Amino acid sequence: MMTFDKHLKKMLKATLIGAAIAALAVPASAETTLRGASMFDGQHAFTKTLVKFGDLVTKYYHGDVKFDLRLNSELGVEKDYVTYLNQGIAIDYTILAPSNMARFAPSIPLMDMPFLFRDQAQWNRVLSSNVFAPLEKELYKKADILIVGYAGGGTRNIISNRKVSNLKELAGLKMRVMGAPIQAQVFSAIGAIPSAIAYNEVYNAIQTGVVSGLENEASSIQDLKFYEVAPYLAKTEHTITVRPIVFSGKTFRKLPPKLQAAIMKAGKEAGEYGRKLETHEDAVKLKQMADAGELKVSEFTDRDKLLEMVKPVQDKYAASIGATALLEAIRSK
Ligand code: MAV
Repeated sequence: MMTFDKHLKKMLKATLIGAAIAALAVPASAETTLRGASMFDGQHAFTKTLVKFGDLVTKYYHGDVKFDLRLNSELGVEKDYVTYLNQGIAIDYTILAPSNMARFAPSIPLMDMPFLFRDQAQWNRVLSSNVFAPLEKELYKKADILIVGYAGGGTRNIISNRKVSNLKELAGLKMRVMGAPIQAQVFSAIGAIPSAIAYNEVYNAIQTGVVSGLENEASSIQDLKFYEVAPYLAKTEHTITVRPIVFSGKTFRKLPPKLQAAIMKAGKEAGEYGRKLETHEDAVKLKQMADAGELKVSEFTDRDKLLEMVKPVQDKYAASIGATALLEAIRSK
C-alpha cells in the first residue's frame, strides 16, 4: 500500500507537471491570496498560530503570496469551515478540532478522543511521530482536507453553572459536547447528559438553561467569556487537545509546487510554535481567570475512575472504525 508521504509526493509531482503547463498561460508574477479563518480574536493561540503560518509561508516561498485571515468567527465556526474546505470555497486554511470533521471522516475524531493521552509527555511523543498518518490519509481521501501541521496543547475541563467536583455531582449534568458521536458516548459513560450544540450557540444555550455547561480549554473559555455563564470549573483534565492546521485539497492542488512545499514546511513549524504557545498559556490563563474571580476552580476527586469508565467506550469506537491497532500504538507511546 502506498504511504501517505508517497501519495503526497506523487501528488506534488503531478501538480509540478500541471504547473509547468499552467505557467505557459499564467504570468509568473500572478499573485495568490489565501484566506484563513479563526473563531477567535488576535490574542488566542489559534489566531497567533495561523498568523505565524502565513509569515512562515511568506518567508519560505519566494513568490507573490498574500494572507487574508478573518477573525472573530466572521466566516462562521469550525463546523462551517470544514464544509468550506471540503468544497474548496470561502476559505483555504484554518485550525480544526478533529471532532468537528466527523461528518466527513468518521475515524478522525480518534485524535481528539477524551482520555486518549495520559500526560503531556505521551501527547508530545504521539505528535512528533507519524502515528496519525492513516487518519490523515483518510481525511484527505474522504474530505479532501490536508493536514499540514499540528497545533493544540490546551487541557479541556468541564465548566458549568453549578459546582461539579465528583461523579455524584456530575450525574445528570446537561452539557454541550462537540458534534462527533464519540464525544457524546464518552460523556454519557461518565454520567452526564451530553448534547451536540454548535459552538456559537453554547453561551446562549447555557444562559437559557438548555444545558448547564460544556467542556473546553482555558484559552477559549477566556476568549469567548464562557465563565460569565458557567463559572465553576472542575479539573477533569480529560483531553489534551490535538488541533490540526488544515488546508483545502482543492486549493492546494492548484498552487505552484514551490508554494505547496513552503506550506508543508510552514505548517509543521507553525504547529510546533502553536503547541508550545498553548501548552505554556493554558495554566497561565486558567490562573488569570481564577485570580480575577471569573472561575471557581475545583479538583475532580473521582478523576481516576473516569478513565476506567471510558476505556470500554474508546475500545468499542476504535474497533468500529478498524483502528484497534492504532489506538494500542497511541496508548503504548
Ligand atoms: C475550542 O474553542 C477549540 O478546541 C476548538 O477547536 C473547538 O472547536 C471548540 O473548543 C469546541 O468545543 O467546539
